[in-house]
Amino acid sequence: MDTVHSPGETELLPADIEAIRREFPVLQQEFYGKPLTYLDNAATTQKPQVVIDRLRRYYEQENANVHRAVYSLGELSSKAFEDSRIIAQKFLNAASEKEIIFTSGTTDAINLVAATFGRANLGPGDEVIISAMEHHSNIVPWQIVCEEKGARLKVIPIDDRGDLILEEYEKLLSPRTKLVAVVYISNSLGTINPVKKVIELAHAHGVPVLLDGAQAVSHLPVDVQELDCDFFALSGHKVFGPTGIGVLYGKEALLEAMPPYRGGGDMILSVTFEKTTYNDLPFKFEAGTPNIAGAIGLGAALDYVMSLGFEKIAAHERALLDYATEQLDAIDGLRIIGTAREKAGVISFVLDSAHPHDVGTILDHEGVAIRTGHHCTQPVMERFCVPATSRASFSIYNTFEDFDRLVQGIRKVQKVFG
Ligand code: C6P
Repeated sequence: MDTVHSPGETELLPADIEAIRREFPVLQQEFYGKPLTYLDNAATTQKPQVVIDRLRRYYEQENANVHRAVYSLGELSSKAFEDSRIIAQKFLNAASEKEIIFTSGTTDAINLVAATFGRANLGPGDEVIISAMEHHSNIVPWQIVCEEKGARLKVIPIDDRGDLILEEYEKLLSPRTKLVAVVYISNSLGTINPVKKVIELAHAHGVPVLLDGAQAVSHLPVDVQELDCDFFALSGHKVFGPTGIGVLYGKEALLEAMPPYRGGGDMILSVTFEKTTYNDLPFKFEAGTPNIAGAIGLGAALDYVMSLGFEKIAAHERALLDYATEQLDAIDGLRIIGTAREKAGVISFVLDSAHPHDVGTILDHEGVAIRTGHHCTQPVMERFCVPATSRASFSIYNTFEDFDRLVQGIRKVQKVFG
């Protein structure tokens, strides 16, 4: 099958994409004698050589615990760790590095807000608003704290395309609302939510907003001051960084007012058996030895993304999305789940003839890696009356040929299952 796409003005040329692909060692492999077509970027992104090299350099030349040692090696590691915080601050355009808390990922960041802000601010009859397209990690932490505090979860419904129904959202906002927590880009539908509008409406009621930015950070530029969000959660591994590291951004005044989450080393100023005083931001929320290598690797990854530039990333992914949607739409017996007005590089689909797990297994034998299942969004599956979907999610290094291979693989599945 010939690729019919021709690049537009701001788009990367095939030679640029080839050069980017060469920076990712994992992509150079073959499976079942076929080149790896990696289309599971919403689950995790691959790592460029600069990130791998940075981790290696840290362990070879800089490894020491942070914020504790007076010796030179400890100063090196502490500086590299804190430099990464400043890179994350720049990446998100946060007002201060005090607003950048290192966590183990998005899940950990949301749990932190639920366990601190949630516990401190929710009472019986209060409400937290989420949406019907949330990942489980932006549902369950709120359920836990709501149950503990006698508060309630309210859910913004979505329409058949997978767009938030904003009129219904407006009706949910009330004096009982204590927080709105919504996903920026849905991992199972690809919807890019109108988060600025969501935030404006919440703020008009004096309600803070948490954005689950797990899927957003590798696709579009995030400016937390421009968005005026109150909290923003991200995972390093979804933006070309290591696993086990993430960031919680929070407005300084809110973080100052929040009680600590976990107790331990580094989050204290002084400890006696009678009383402990807590460290300043951001350390108040970073108990214990942090994921030092992870944070430094994340810094390298964020620098890498910023050097590529979001304009190019977005233009390339837009072209891939249009091409892939057209190709998949043309397949009889295939239905795309999630056709929102604004979409990112995620396409979920179901086939009349085969269960997603069979689709995933056959595609694997073609060298094509996609995710199948509920994508940790069971309420989304229920909303669209499907048990599971197949999901192709893409990134800066994907090519039009990757989608040709996906389409060929799907045709093979249809042949096998009649
Ligand atoms: N989604 C996916 O395949 P963690 O696991 O903490 O890094 O990220 C959790 C998370 C939170 N919100 C959204 C919107 C997400 O997509 C994810 C992770 C992966 O879609 C793994 S389930």
